[in-house]
Amino acid sequence: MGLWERLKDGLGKTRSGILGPLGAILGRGAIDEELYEDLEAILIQADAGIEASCQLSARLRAEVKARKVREANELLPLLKELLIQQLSVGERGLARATGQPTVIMVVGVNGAGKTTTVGKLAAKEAAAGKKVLLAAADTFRAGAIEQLGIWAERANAQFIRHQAGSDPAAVAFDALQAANSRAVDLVLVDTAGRLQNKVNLMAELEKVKRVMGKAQAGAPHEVLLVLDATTGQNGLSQARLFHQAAGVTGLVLAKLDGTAKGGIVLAIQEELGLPVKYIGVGEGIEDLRPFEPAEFVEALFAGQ
Ligand SMILES: Nc1nc2c(ncn2[C@@H]2O[C@H](COP(=O)(O)OP(=O)(O)OP(=O)(O)O)[C@@H](O)[C@H]2O)c(=O)[nH]1
Ligand SMILES: [Mg+2]
Repeated sequence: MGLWERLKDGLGKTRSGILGPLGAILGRGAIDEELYEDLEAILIQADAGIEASCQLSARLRAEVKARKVREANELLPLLKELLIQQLSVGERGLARATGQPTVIMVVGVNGAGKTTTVGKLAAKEAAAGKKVLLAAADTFRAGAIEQLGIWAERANAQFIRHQAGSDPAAVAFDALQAANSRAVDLVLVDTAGRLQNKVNLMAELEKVKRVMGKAQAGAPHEVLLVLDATTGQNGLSQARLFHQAAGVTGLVLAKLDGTAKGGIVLAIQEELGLPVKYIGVGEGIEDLRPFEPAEFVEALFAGQ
């Protein structure tokens, strides 16, 4: 199955959530107050959150007025345009350090797709000729180190690990020292899953990040938050609290091939302005794609 089909399939839940009712609205003819209220309700149902839904509807009103749009059936292209605009905010490519390894820390709740994302990204970068090193800073979950080790092999990347149960900050420190002495291009630091409301675990993340800066000034260059796209509204709280603790620089939306309601990215974008950098569309090594706002929005609205 191609990317387009997977995205459309994965966003199927959103599609029926957004597009079924939207079709009825667009068939109504006149643009009135009720139409905007219905549109907000539809967006909220698709996990876009109250704030983002109301803001989007306000922007749509402003555009309708400015462009003198009168027919409801002219709204869809306008809405798409506004969504694409909103999702295009921020730097979508990876930050790259010059003359030293680029360091990327990957964070998120349990099972979101962090390790898989690290593996896929490592493979992509190694295939592009980069010297990649993976750091097993999830020393907590049983089997996590071995899982990352397998990805390192598959991706043709170097691998730094300590004993299970050891200090994750020490692993990150060692990994950065090794990367610097071996002239590695890219270091990907996998961290243990943690719930965003566990204060101690979030403080640990902060420490891991701080220690990286001691091993190499300016590191990490990116802190990627991996979100399971199927978790819905909880994603906003995840983004908020991980951002507070670790200064997230970008999002990875994993499992978009599942039953995702894509609206959550709008909620996060509205509140935190964080760019989506990659999407995960499967469990395989090839299933990580750069995020393309236009493609994503088209998939949300496919069939319409
Ligand atoms: N369908 C699908 N499955 C995915 C995707 N990304 C990850 N998974 C699956 O989700 C499960 C959890 O992935 P991991 O990468 O281990 O998640 P994690 O965040 O590292 O989990 P912890 O380290 O336990 O917190 C695995 O079965 C992955 O194969 C994706 O984009 N699509
Ligand atoms: Mg993991």
